[in-house]
Amino acid sequence: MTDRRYMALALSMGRRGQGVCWPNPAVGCVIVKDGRVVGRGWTQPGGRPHAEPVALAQAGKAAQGATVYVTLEPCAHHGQTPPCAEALIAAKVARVVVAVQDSDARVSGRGLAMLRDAGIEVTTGVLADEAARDLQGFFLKTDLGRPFLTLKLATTLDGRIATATGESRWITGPGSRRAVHGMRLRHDAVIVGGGTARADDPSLTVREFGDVAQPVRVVVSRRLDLPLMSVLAQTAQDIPLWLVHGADADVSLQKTWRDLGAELLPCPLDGVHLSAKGVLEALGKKGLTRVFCEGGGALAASLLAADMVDELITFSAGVVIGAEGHPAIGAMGLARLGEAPRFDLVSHQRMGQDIMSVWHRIEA
Ligand code: AOF
Ligand code: ZN
Repeated sequence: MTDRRYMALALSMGRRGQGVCWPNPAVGCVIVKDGRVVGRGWTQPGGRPHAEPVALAQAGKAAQGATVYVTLEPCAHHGQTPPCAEALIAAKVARVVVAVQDSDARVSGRGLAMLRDAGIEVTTGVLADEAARDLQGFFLKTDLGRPFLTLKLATTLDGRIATATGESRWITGPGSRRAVHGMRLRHDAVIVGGGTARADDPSLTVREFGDVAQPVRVVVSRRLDLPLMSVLAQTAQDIPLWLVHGADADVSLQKTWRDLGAELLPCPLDGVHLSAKGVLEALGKKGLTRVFCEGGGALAASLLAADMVDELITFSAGVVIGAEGHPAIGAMGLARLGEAPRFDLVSHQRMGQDIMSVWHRIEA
């Protein structure tokens, strides 16, 4: 029980790095000596230092003979920093409790072996499911080359996101909107389709949370036909803006966007649209581990149809628009119910006058 309690604390430490430490996993570490927490650490912005050296520095001499709780297997490789397993051995800790094994080929099992060879007691698998979920973006990137994808939908009771004339401000209430900003912070990037970028002129930045590191802003636009006078274009020098586009996008437009400060990521087509898998793989190649999609309907539909939505977060407001309104999800080309992506309900809660629910993808 105690192991689980301290690991839960390590998991909450790890979450502090989510959204800022990509391409590295957001790991958490807690050091406990004689029933007291003597060190806490998490992976730092940009991915280094790793969680363990931060916690060890805090613990100082108290690390000797202590128990270390770490959400991911300590690394064994000489990367840009020396191996964390070596640092733990040098600090003479007595026991290391690990939630999940690292899937990075340079580490995978070797970190645990180094610790055991040095005579340290090693326990694995404590709160493994929770850790695997928190670190899933890193595992997906390492194993499949794509990031974890959260899709957020803020809709009317009948699943619409705007009236026929395009009016959409505001369907959900201020509590929901603040929650969305908090979620943006937990992700490495926010992504929208070109239609939404044209219709809403969004900034895709995190406000209301003070001076925070902004997630990368990604817009998917096959032809790069986005307004040059938009907020996105005008802020591209200050906050990263990546445009995922088709190889057939106009070359002079490509140059214009580059000159504005955007980074261009070419992506293969799947029919007339950019391939959903291609979009996510382009982002995985750039090192992103967690991506937050905020629509619109076409991008949401293509990600869902490709079965690439790992987490679905819906906010529904007590308003009804009817069939003339824009649907949150565009056409998915499904013929049978059996082909539809399905989700498990994880939680639901009241958010002012709205209902927020969280759903996880069910593996096909
Ligand atoms: C840890 N603790 O907090 C993290 C780890 O490029 P480097 O040298 O920073 O190494 C990156 C790899 O280290 C990454 O792929 C993953 O295997 C591991 N991340 N390991 O012991 C940490 N973030
Ligand atoms: Zn490390």
